[in-house]
Amino acid sequence: HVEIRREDYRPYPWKVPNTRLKFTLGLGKTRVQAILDVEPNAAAESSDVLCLNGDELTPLGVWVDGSPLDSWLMDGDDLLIPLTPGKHEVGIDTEFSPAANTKLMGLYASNGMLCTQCEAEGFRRITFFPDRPDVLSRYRVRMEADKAKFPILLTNGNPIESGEGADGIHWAEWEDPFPKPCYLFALVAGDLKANRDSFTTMSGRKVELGIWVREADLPKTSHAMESLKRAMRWDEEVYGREYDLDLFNIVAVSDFNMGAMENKGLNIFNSAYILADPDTATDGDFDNIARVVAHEYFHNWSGDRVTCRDWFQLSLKEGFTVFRDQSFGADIGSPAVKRIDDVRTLRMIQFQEDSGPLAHPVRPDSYIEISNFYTATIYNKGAELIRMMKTVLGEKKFRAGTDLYFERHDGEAATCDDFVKALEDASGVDLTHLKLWYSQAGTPHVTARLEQTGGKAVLHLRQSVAATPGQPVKKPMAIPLKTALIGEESGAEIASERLILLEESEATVEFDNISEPALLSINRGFSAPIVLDVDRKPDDLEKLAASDTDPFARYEAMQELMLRWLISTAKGETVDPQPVIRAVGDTLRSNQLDSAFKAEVILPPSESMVGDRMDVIDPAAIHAAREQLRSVIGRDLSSELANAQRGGGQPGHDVSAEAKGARRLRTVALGLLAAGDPANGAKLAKAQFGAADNMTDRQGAMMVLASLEAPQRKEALDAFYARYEDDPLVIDKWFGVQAAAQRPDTVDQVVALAEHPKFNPANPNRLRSIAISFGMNQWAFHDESGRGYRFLADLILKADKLNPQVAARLVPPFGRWQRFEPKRAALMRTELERILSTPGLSKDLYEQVSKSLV
Ligand code: BAL
Ligand code: ZN
Repeated sequence: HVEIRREDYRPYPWKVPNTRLKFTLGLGKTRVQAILDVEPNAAAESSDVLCLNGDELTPLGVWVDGSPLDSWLMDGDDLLIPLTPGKHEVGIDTEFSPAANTKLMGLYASNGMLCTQCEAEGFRRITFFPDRPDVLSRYRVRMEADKAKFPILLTNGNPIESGEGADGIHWAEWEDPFPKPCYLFALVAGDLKANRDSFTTMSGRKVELGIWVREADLPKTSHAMESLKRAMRWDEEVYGREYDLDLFNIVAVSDFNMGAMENKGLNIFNSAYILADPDTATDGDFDNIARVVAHEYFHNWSGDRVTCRDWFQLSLKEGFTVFRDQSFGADIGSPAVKRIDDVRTLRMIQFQEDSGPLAHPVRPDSYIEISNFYTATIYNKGAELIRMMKTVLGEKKFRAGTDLYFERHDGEAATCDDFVKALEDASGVDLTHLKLWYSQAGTPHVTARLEQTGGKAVLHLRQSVAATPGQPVKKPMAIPLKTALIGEESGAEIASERLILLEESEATVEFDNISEPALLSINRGFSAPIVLDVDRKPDDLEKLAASDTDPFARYEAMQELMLRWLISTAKGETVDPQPVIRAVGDTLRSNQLDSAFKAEVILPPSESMVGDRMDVIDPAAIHAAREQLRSVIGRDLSSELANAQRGGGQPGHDVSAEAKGARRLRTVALGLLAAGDPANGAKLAKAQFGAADNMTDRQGAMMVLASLEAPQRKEALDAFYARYEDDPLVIDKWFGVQAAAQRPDTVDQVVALAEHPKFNPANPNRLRSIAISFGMNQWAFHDESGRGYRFLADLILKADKLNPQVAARLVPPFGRWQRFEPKRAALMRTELERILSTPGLSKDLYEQVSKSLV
């Protein structure tokens, strides 16, 4: 398997100003006739060969300037066409079977319809083409299909002509006026109905909006439509970005590798991120729909109008667009809760990636299979990097910078350096120091200690970054730390927030005129994506948890308080839980805090987060410690928790922040109550399950029951299954809840679930409903028998035969094997070696597994 390196980038020798495609569509057989206008690219070295990428294709015929050509060659999967210098028209015919395409890349069949996924390198499965993001072309596309089977034909841009032919055939021709790389190509053909609406842009243009689904799903599209219109307005107001076509279509499909895809004018979505009503979707699902709809819409500028020069620059569009969707989420909801949520994702997924064998920089230097780099590092750490630039520049200069970036690179394929340069040129601020975050992998660790004598406080800071694959020696990073001092007695800010930029390995910062003993509030709002170790007593943390003026820092203080208790207990020490109990109790009783915030703050850190902070992970000891803490909280605070569990009372269709917060707190409280008194918890949970008029309460109760040993467990799971048997997205939840259950027999349960008639490894959502939930279930996956490892390895191997991209993304739980106690580490390693020695492995899986073993 060949490694592609960033330093080897060369511009493509040819330009392809125009591409005309004619599709004769069918599930079993589709024919594609492509005509490419090509001309030498003056910015590249000239070539007498046109090299076009292909994947599992053979040309049925090749034409140059209208004449058939026989002198073409295949070089592996690629097609080589000899060409004299100058302009040419190149024609290529291909044919393939969408129904046989289980990789779900290129054009494939899903539930009787046809749809595409081309990012990163799927277009080469449709026709031979320079499949790289820096070749931009204007597309004209004709689609022809059986009208009865495929009444709706959609592609990028605007419809130009349509008509009907003989034998029930109809056709449509569309044109996309915006030159685009082929990864943004999309086509959909099927029996679909649209939720139609319109949006008037800031300059007064009317845009027709359509969300296309199967007819029965139409009632579940209104939240996605509202989210889309909100996102369109937000991008105008916050970034000055206006939509540019007359039409914006979204299609929901049930077989999809990713969450969604930002194809120009025709976004294609995993149905999980479109379909929702209160009976079938949780508040979390509603939020995810708003987030993903906004994310894909925002790509119209950060991705489509300005795209990436090469795939090493993936974070240019993904990090920036995640940052944009996070900001949108903060603006339409609670900024504090949104930040807590985003940081939790970062810590649970990206920090683990960054400290393991698959660690890579935000702008990687090499890859074997680019699909493996759609990671939390590229997306979420990339977003943190943009956030840091904004923190350093401030709101106005950041906006001036993004304006200049969009203006300067509109219609181009740009690099991460281009982005930073635009911010620098517009603001006059040198950002060189932050650029190391693009190239250096690993999460910086910062230690902080506050020394106070009289009216003066001195903050001592020290940073380090651990070695990562290929980067044994690290340089100090530029780390922006929003910092304030809180009075130990007054609880007020006695030194107001300032931005400290730690640039060296060590630094000291002085605070004068400090009038009382000070508590350190640092990395407020999580201003830098780091692991922070602050020298503080539990007493100090308890006070900060009650008084810090920054809500995020307040949450952090509570998490740190719990983490320390959990780590010490997991190590076998005896520690007094009372400081934690007091802080949780104060939070629950507070009249100032809202329910959503309370729910986040009182939820003990996950077992994997505890493990991440320990040198050697012993999953059983961590589980026992966390259960002990949960049960003490449940017992000692039973009346506060019972109040919270009863609270709220808004109807399920009320999705206001208040109603959602009450529901979130209800289930968090229920979980803690059940930990304190399982028998009573089972009763309460069954009652919540039965009374629920919404999926949030229903699924929350089922989740709590799933981990209990009580008769109500099976009753609830059976009732849920019977009610939603025909709703695939809800049945995914049914699988996921069981795979995430905290039970000694979860391994047996997932082994049985994988034999369930509704389990289908060819459907990515269904596969992930077991595999991702189970892989993240630290205690169950790391069952000391090693059966969890064997189960997931078998599932990965099975999935690899169908869909390598999805299979390879299930590997990361194995990647952390060196962090575990020796017995488990050896068992995990054995499974990785077994996978690697299996004949016929995809390059996707090969890369993930071979790198995990190093
Ligand atoms: N571009 C792939 C899907 C997404 O990040 O929007
Ligand atoms: Zn994206």
